[in-house]
Amino acid sequence: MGFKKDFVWGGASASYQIEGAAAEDGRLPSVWDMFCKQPGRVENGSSGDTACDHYHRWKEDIAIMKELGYKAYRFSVAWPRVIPTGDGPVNERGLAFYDRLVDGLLEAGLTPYVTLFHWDYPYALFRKGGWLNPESPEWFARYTEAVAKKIGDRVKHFITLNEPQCFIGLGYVNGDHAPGCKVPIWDALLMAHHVLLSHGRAVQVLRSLVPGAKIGTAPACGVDYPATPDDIEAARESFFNVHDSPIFTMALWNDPIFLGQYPAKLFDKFGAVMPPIGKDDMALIGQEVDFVGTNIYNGAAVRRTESGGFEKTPRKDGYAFTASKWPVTPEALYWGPRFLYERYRKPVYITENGLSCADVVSLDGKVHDPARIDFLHRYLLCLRRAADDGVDIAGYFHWCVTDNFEWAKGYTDRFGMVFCDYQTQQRIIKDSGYWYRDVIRSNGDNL
Ligand code: IFM
Repeated sequence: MGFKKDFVWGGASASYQIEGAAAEDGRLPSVWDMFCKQPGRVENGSSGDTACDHYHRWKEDIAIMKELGYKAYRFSVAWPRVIPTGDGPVNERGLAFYDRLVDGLLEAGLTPYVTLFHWDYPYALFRKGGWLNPESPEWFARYTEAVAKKIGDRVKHFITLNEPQCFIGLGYVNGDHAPGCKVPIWDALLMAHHVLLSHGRAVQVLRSLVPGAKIGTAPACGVDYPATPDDIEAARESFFNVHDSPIFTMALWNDPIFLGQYPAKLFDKFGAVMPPIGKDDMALIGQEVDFVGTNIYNGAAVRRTESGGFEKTPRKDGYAFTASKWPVTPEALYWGPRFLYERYRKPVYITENGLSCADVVSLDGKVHDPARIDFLHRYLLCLRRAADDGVDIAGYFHWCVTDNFEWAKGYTDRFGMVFCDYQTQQRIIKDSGYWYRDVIRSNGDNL
């Protein structure tokens, strides 16, 4: 059976990680611009000030994607370019960039998939309380409106939020990411509620302004998969379980959207610190969306315990890891989509998947990345098996198109299929890029 005929093969990116041009055309700082200025926060003191200079080199980047046969490109819009103060006037010069980008993509035959928010929160809004402020869903709605009015005539696929676990969990709970705060759990849960309401408001705005819009989100998803065929239910329970650190719970971000309710266990465990929930809130959050987006990089094998619970199995010595020390677990791309589809009954997009490798330019001037090819080959075989077993898989976006600014890791991790020399801004397509081109050409039949 394999992948559907209209399967969407693409690559993904995010504004702050590639655009650069941090102070151009009216853009004001995001929380990440400010975070990068603090000594010791980002490796090597790096920032996204220039990154891959995509803001100026987008034509070249589109040409590369076209050469590699991508069908679609998932990119994010920078809120601080569009409404630099977050809730003030719309900045037409900032919006014009995305206007040009969308036209360029369509001319090249690539379908744009737009993420509204991928972590570059306007700093001015942070100073007003950010996601803690009950006004924050309205701020997001207004920003969504500006984007939809500008490009909604040509863009039909929208992803509201990327990995809320990270921008709340890493940004406000453990403080490793911008804005680098450590708030108490009740504040983190209140932010989560406002983030979900923001999603709901964005869906309303998109439905009213973009006829035919297809909308979803893209939470992070560490997949718990069965250690043995007898452990399928144990893995499923673990996958949808509410963790002790609730913000990192995948179901916290998906259940309200797809099932219209928070996981019951959240109230069992954290009822005392849950925010008040307005009578219409869950209907707003849980209104119809079109697909499940999920960013899957890895997972863990889970087994049933003797007491009837579940536990993660230890990894054996010598287990395979990527350059950023993430485990290589192809099974995640079978069981993740399958469990999500069985629970939420919507087409699934892999909105991110990939790995960092210690890529270098070889003496022959090329970038050979066999580890990336092997990783992707294994993962995509599992994804195809999920499709064979009846999971409705709509598309796959490799993270990332080019190497980029990897948040607190600066430029020390390379996730791209296209090498970026940050000194010269030269791009070099890695071996994996050409390999992916052949996968796309055969719609995955050559795997
Ligand atoms: O670079 C990030 C991206 O911004 C969000 N998902 C994971 C990627 C790799 O860490």
